[in-house]
Amino acid sequence: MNKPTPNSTQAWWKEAVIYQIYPASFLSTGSGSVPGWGDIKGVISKLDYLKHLGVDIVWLSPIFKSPQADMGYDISDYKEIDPRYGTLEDVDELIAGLKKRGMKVLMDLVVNHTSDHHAWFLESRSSKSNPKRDWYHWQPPKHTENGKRIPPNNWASLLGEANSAWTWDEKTQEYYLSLFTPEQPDLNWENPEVRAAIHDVLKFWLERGASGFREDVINMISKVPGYPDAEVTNEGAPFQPGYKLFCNGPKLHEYLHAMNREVISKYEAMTVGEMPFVKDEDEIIKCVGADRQELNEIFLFDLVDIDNDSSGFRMTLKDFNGKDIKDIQSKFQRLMLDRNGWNSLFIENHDNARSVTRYTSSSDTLSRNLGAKLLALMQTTLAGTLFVYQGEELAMANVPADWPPSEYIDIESVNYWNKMKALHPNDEEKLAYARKVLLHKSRDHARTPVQWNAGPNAGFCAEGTKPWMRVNDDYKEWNAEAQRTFSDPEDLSVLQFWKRGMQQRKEHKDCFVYGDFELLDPEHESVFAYRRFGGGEAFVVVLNFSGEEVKWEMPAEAGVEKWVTGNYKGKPEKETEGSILLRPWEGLLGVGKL
Ligand code: TEU
Repeated sequence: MNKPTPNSTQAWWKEAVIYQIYPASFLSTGSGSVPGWGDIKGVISKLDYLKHLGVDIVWLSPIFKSPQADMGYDISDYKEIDPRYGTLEDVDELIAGLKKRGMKVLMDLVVNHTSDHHAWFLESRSSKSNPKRDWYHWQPPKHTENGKRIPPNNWASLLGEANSAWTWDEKTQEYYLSLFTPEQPDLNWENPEVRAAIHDVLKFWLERGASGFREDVINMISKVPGYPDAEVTNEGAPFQPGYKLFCNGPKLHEYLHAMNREVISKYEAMTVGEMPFVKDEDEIIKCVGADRQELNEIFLFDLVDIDNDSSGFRMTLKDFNGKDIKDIQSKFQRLMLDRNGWNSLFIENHDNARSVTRYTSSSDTLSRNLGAKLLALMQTTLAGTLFVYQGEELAMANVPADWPPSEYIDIESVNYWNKMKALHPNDEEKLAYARKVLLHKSRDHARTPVQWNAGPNAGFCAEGTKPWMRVNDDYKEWNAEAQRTFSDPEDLSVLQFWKRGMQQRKEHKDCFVYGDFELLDPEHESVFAYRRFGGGEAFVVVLNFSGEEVKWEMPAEAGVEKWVTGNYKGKPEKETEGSILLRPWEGLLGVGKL
């Protein structure tokens, strides 16, 4: 009998399936102030779709008042809803609709920075003596030897590395820190008034019925004091990646613990903190250790940064293979089991390209179906809290290669393309490379409207209304209605495969959610295989992360009793020991011996 794992302390937020909604692209009923923009009533209209899929919790990307410089991740009022999404009353209706279905909502807490339109910042920037001056990071300029004004340090902006992370304010003759864009000034968490104001925002939404928060770049709220220059890792670049100095600073755990003790712990609520750049395992466990009273879980970036080059910038490219995916997944499965932490399982979100294109293949219908189901089989059988991003359950894919750069409208894509045009105005090879980076890495791929049916605008908004972002060209074939009504006694649509996978995960939660993890065949270049065991049962998962046939020697310790399902049509007819042939992108689930 396998020993129960340390993570067997059961909790609703561990077992839940959490579905991320990017409201702008989810569904537009026309009830918001901007035609062709998704709205809260659109989310309400799909609650039964989500319930039927097996979703327990909805994470709403920001719907607060915002000038939309960064699609709402630049908040100008934390307690008001932006009219393009609807009203506070719409949110109350949404929360009531979720509760009626036994579901919950997480709000997206963006508190490392506000919008430059926020009242706090308008006061802070009004004068150097304003009481809120110290609510943000203000610094005097430096000057070069010949007297030219330069920013306080060499940190690069995160949404456009050609730009400084500092923005000049002519009126008060100082710079303010804006790690992402000039429209997103960083809050100074060293100031206890800032911390108290954020605690008040937390309480406001918890009292309104939210069941917790996804916390945006929460590891950036504590920076290394003094704003020292970053190490020069990109010779010749005007600015350098500063994340080692503005992530996981000296007071992060103090701030996280205080939020937990003073607010979150007083409610039936969960927290998942987004933590780009963090790699140190001790630091990770400090954030999510069961005994730490800080965060329940965090989003780590190893998998979504798998194809970043060594520059530290995201809009770059690097090859990877199935073993790279395996190494990352198995590392964190073991870390959290061995050190009593907790994983968040995600391979897609609003900041990343579509997983079926990125980690498998969406080049043809068969590969796309197989690849999406392969990923679903992985995600529904690993330990941790499962997150699914809108459209992932439909195998929504990247936009096609023939979309011109002008169709990429996210601020990060625009800054990147402008940088490359400015640096290489007549270099067709460099500009072709830049288009390749957009095609593989742009956040826009995740922000095309959800494809509900084959009708006008894919059912996202009314016929004759122009969606705020172009609908992917493949919506007539790839949409929820087609996959809901798909019927084949020997096959499932991607949507049906995800639904079944979520059901199986819950039915066998002592194994899949809480069970132990044993990696099989660690060295194989494309096969990711593992045993999950707990609650008196064991399963074996075998994933061929390549588009090639693979003759795989099954390790004796796999202990497969019988294969129960796979991502190809029909029941898997394979040997349970010795050598088996894995077809391209083939995934298998077998009952294992204890
Ligand atoms: O993302 C922060 C983050 O690390 C990634 O978005 C990455 O830095 C960015 O995509 C540039 O490569 C969060 C939100 O998810 C993102 O949408 C916001 O743009 C960002 O913070 C600022 O709030």
